[in-house]
Amino acid sequence: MSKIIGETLENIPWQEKPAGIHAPVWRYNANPIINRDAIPNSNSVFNSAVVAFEGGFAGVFRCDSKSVSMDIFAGFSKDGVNWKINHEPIVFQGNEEVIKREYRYDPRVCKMDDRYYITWCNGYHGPTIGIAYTFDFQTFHQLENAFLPYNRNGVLFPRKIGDYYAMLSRPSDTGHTPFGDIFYSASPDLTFWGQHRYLMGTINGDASAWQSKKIGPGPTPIETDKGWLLIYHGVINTCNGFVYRMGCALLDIDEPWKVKARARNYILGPETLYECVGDVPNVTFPCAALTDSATGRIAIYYGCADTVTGLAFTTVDELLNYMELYPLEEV
Ligand code: BMA
Repeated sequence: MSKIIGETLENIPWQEKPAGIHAPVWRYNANPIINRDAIPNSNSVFNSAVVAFEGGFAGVFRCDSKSVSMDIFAGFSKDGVNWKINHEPIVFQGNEEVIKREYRYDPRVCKMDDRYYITWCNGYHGPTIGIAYTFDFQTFHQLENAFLPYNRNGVLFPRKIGDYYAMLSRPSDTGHTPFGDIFYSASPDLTFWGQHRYLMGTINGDASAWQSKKIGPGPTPIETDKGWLLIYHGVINTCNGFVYRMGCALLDIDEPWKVKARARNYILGPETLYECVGDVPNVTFPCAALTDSATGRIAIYYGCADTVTGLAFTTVDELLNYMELYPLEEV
């Protein structure tokens, strides 16, 4: 038995694993939990992030509008399943040059100390990583962009590593990047980022082909007694385009750029109609995980086919056992 280090969350959304499922992750039986038309002007609501908030839940949602402009919106829920999303995007306070909006997408939310940090793919003459914080999901303070363009998938650790804030990210290009490895960066103040370390990359060849094209970090890493549990996305290029699946890895607790274990098999991939059919078919894209340290339960929120939002369940033991059962020899 392994342990999640962190807060308990008695009201974590949860369903038991149905009999006959051999995968370590199983879907909520009433998926998708958020439909494409969840707010009046949305074309799609997908790669989005949630956290426990004031006895219920809050989140930041990627809603593409009916003119297909990408932006991020705050939302609230009592049970983590039924969501009320604001009809207007988040308005940021901060330095005028930094808060200018080009586009915003794929948010992550990370509770650290007394506040909630939001990171997202932020257009600033190319995609980079935007960072902001809020105490209440009403007022949002934007900080400096973490990196120069081009970068996507900025994911903060929920506490400092040594003396520094820490972030995983995925350097990219201007388009639908045909490459991508995960890097680790450190910062004394969430403004200046350095000490960049290579964490892990694609697996070329036969050993784990589902992650042969590019990979990127997903939810905030989960602290466990065995190390940081990382859920990430991996992509293969097929004759029908990219297919996005989820994988998991275990990182060293004190030096998280060192990968201790990684599963050869994906843990969830596009199988259902709402994952296989949509604006971009065959995409499962995890951006958040709620955890309950009392039970080891994990609830994963993921975008489906770039159109709707799904919920899936696992436990810390399921994922750690799966890495032992199907290990990638060369992490
Ligand atoms: C990535 C990002 C994601 C998207 C995925 C699949 O490059 O743009 O937002 O879900 O492609 O289209």
